[in-house]
Amino acid sequence: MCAKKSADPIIDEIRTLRAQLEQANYRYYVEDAPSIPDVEYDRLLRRLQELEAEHPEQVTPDSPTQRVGAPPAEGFPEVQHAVAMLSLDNAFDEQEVRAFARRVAERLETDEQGIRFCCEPKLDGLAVSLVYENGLLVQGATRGDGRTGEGITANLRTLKSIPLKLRGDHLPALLEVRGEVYMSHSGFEKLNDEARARGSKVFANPRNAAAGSLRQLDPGIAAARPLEFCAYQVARIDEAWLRPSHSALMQQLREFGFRASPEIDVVTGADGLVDFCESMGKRREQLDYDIDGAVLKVDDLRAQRELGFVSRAPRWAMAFKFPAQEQTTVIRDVTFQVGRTGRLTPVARLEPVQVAGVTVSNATLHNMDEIKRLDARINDTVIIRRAGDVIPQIVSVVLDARPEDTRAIEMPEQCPVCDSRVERLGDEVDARCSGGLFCPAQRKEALKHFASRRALDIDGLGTKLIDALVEREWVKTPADLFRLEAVKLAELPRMAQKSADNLVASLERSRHTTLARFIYALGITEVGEATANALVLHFGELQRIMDASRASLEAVADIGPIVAGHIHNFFAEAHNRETIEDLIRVGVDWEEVEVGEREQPLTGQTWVLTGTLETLTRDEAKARLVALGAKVSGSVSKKTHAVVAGEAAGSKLEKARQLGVEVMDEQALLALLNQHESAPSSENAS
Ligand code: 9MJ
Repeated sequence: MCAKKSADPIIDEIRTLRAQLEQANYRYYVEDAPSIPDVEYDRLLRRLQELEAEHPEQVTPDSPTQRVGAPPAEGFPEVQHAVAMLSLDNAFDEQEVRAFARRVAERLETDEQGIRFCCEPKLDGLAVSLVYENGLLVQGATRGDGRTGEGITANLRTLKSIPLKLRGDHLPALLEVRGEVYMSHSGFEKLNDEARARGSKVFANPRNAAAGSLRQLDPGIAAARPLEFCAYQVARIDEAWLRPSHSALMQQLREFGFRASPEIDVVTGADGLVDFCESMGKRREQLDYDIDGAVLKVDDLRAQRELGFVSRAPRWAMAFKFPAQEQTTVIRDVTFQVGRTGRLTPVARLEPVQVAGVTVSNATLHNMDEIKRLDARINDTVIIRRAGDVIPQIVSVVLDARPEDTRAIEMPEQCPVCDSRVERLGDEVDARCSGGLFCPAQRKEALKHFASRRALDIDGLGTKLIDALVEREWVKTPADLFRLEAVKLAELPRMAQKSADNLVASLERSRHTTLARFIYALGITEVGEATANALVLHFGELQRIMDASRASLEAVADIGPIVAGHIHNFFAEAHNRETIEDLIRVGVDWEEVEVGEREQPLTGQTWVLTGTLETLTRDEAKARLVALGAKVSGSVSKKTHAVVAGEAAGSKLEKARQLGVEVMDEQALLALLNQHESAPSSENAS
């Protein structure tokens, strides 16, 4: 990190600042191990910006201030790849993986068991090439057709995990690195949450979000997106820098300042390959990014050269693909589902098809903008994708297969459930049924939410039962639930007297709740558990929340103007106030909470739960932590206070260790919860 001395103290300061900022970037974005606090980083960057503004002749293209440049005037230029960006042959099962090892052994005339392979996760993003001359990034390009790509240097320069200047004193005159640009799950969710809060379009998956971001001409857009780069190949390097193996080159790339996958492993023989593919398949769910398989490469570079290429793919590498998560099928019809807040979601009714072992017959189309983006019509052939346990998505329409008899998908003018008018407010993406709780669909969804585990937790009141109660008009509002009598309930088909008695008993138990659960149960748009807790901690009592102005709502930690608006509008509606009064009338109550900003024992701390806990469910652990003032997050960062690691904890645990975040097991968590939950300071005043 040492900066060379010059005669001019300003130049010295500029050099030192750049070195400090580069080191901080490297530690944060490549090593996941931040070295300085954010405020310190901001201070250094501001100081460098000031000095560069005063001395513009000192600005260099590799300065950390120069990541976001001007958009190219005439679109992206064509870039010829000096070495073709080849695709990889695929293997879909163990036999094909073993056949790959056998072919390699035959060509090399060696014993299969002795061959070393470098195995890597197969990232599902966009392949790019980066060219460095004398250590400086001079060109970044997409893969394109493998021979010609698009020059997207300005966009790639904005990724902080891509070094603008290689690390080290002795550098190759030429280096071409290839790797994948992708978006992490946590980055993707945050981006979509922000888009939703603004009422703008959401991305269907992290890959689309990454691709969409790199396609923008204005590099300011890519700079604002959580894109990451992981290196996986050296395409060109000076002879003197060549290493004997691919894995040694990967290590060299790390030393130059690139991120290479921490999952990389060198194995021997076909058994090693098969074990790696299996273990990667198991670890897949725990990674914070999408992978669609494993890439298996002969490690020895001399052997790679000897093996050479067949047509478009190297003989020394193979992509093992996890079972297909994508399939083609046909949209037979589109229906509109009405959600809790009246939002109409178009759902494609598909010709049933098997995707990764599950029959898929529906896929969400999100909203009308998404339909327009996909250019989807009824009777179109589409590619659908099922990843993990998420709802199947439509990836694209196969336009070449479009038949003559397609029909446009149109938003109905009336709610398909209650016939009320459908409205689309201003430039909001979503269309909504204007029927409110008059609409049985909204009523059903609102009641399901009200009864759900994290809300009033009414045991035994499932989806089917709620549907039956609403259809018979026995229940119109949440308060009606508490007026149900066991004798009447027992009249329902398949409802034994004992189940009816149990339901009434659990309703009786749920009547006594907490204020935070009650507020969450009301189903105010964008008010989740965390916001409900924050409101209670801030205001203490319901009446103060109901009467709060927008400005005072915005003063609550983590509540912005949009959520403040939703809360304010909700309590401004007379019928919502009546619902609340009615609930209180039928005996729903909670203990009073101490008013004000009294600190809870874990206030200000962010916790992460990972792996399987033995005695607690994740929801229970979360609820108990939140009740003590903690925030519970899905991803580990340097701001995480502690990570609770259960059985089979994966990448989050690893990340916590890398970042030096405290890790505790379930026993330690239970001890801490018990200690605080029984302490007088955490008791509610009554
Ligand atoms: C991905 N997609 O993660 C390669 N890849 O190597 C890895 N792709 C590759 N390696 C040579 N890890 C051509 C493509």
